[in-house]
Amino acid sequence: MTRSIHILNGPNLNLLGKRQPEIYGHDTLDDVEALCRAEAEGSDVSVLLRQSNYEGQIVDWIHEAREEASGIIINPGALTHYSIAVLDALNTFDGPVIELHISQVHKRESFRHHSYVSLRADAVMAGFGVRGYALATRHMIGLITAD
Ligand code: CA2
Repeated sequence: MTRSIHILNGPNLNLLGKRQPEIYGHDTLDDVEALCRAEAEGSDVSVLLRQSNYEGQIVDWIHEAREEASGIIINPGALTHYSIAVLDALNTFDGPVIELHISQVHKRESFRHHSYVSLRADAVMAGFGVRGYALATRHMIGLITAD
């Protein structure tokens, strides 16, 4: 049975590789998608990567993942720090959830130290750069193909 991982990205992450490379690196979201697909190659797992600047769209995609995905990897962007709506949506998802941040948020401003999403996440990654997406994909494949 083919299983699917949905990789959801929140506000401003469309600018990845185009601004602030000193924080977020030079790779674009397309590069990230290629990294994750390469990680899933040879497994019976498909990868879907999406990005939106709108909170409601992220909530809708989490609802969609309820029907279609075995696991969610989410970089909620700034929504991490204030969106109870994203947390509530993730709480309706039954599979594993990995929260991912490209930067090491705990080294940055104090408002980035709190995450609503961490109240639901089964694992949290921060500071691995875009390589974190590949590592998270590998870990997620292990989780959803374990049984
Ligand atoms: O480190 C991360 O991945 C963050 O989730 C990124 C968010 C930030 O609000 C979180 O605190 C940590 C911001 C995303 C902005 O993405 C950009 C990427 C490239 C250039 C400009 C913005």
